Amino acid sequence: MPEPHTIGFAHKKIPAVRGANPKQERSVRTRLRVLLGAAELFTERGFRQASVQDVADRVEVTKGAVYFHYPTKEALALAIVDEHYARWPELLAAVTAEELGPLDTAARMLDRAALAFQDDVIVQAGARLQIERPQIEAELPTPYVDWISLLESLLVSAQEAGELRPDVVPAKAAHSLVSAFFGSQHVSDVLSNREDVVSRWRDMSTLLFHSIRAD
Ligand code: LUB
Repeated sequence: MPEPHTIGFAHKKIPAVRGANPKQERSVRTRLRVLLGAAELFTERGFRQASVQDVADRVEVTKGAVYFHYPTKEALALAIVDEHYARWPELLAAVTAEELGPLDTAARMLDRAALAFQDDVIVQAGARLQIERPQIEAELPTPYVDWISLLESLLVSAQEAGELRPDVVPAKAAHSLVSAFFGSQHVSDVLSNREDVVSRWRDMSTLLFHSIRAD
């Protein structure tokens, strides 16, 4: 049984609050509302142009309530980026359960990622914060490398299964797929606020996977 494909950022999963009492549950809900409110503002305005007061106003809590959960604006940004990456192991588990071949698993993962970029404000905010990482004094995770690693692993399996053209190098193809995806979703964000992010990625995906798939 081949090793199940893992994705590096699995360790970033947010722990569930087990057996929380009502006070704890309210606190967890407020923490999530603050995270989502900050993600909306960072996506709309960028890290620098959104203040902690803006987050408090958006969520209708006090500034102190925001600081109770996140001591700095940088801590908010880090939490959003971590939650962005925590999405992908969940996605991988769901796609793996479809029991597709490795090349189709890679294609489906990226297709579902495009849907997440269309619909999930945490994913959208994580991408914007990673672009603005030079302005953020926090140790944000290195971007792209875990997706490259996952896709390389899937493409090696696809090569072993005879699903790839013989001249395709998995490591190079994985890097190209991530670069193409990032560029496709970024252009869609800038030109259409990601309204066409799924269709644009599907156009790109058709071209790219057709070019690497064995006849
Ligand atoms: C992905 C972004 C935006 C890579 O993995 C990452 O770091 C990513 C945020 O930096 O797209 C393409 C799947």
